Amino acid sequence: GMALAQDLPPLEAKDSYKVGFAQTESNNPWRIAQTKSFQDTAATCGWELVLTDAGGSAAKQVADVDSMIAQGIDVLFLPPREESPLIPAVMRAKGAGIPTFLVDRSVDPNVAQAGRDYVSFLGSDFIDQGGRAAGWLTENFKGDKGVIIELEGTTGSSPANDRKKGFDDAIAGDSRFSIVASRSGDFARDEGRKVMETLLQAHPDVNVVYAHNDEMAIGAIQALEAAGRKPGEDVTIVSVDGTRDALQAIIDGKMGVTVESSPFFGPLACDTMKKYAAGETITPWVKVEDRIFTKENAAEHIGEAY
Ligand code: GYE
Repeated sequence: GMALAQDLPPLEAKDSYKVGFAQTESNNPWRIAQTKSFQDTAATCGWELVLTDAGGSAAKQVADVDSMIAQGIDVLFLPPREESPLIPAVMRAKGAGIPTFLVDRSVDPNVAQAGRDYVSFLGSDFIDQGGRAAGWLTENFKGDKGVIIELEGTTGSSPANDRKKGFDDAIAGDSRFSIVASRSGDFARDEGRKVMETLLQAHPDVNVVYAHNDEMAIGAIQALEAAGRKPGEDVTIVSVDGTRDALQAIIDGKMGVTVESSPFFGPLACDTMKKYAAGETITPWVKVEDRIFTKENAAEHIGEAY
């Protein structure tokens, strides 16, 4: 029969919790800042933190969650690296009576659902982020023909799927623009650089790059500069995250915009977990509100960036 919301495992109020955080990888400043946020929160929220790093492998992340279940964690915070492969791990945590909160990435909603299989998704609206990146571009692009290369995030991840949808749908409504290539750079700087290098040879007329995260945008800037191009002058760069390097690139005039996607989930995780333990209803999606960084405010925010 259909499982009901009250089938979700309860969380008793305690002074100290064994909290699992199964990180996806640590090869970029965003993930490192997120891990640090959980570590910092552990001290103030009464957590004994069990931390793993899947090293960029969904299979390893599944195994990490299984080992946390075996260690008897009270609650699980999980950023599922990809939308489908982590579902069995979510289901096993539920079966073991462990309330699970997805953080920053989600799973396929046709298979696993918030309020039924896990408590809630804590994170940004990625479709909106892509739409806002496109909105900035359509408002600020000076030329009459925009030839776009899109660098996608990790294939099968919710931010890659949704940042693509939000951007592509918005751009489809403006006849000045065409997306001539769209390929994954796995959310990584060096992969973004390599993919950009290849795509640049096939599409030398590119004058816009939309990267699904700042690390790939920085990689693209490196590839463009190596090819003698002038990012910020002859190529407009739009991106998502708000890292320190991206804000510096905006200040330096090389990047146009980055839509914020905050990695600082620790305090929100602490707060949401306490409410759940107190029996409060948690909405299926605890939405994180994002700002937008441009040359108007990058200098003002770089001090708090990571
Ligand atoms: O944008 C990217 C990271 O899932 C929202 O993952 C997160 C994304 C973030 O690798 O930089």
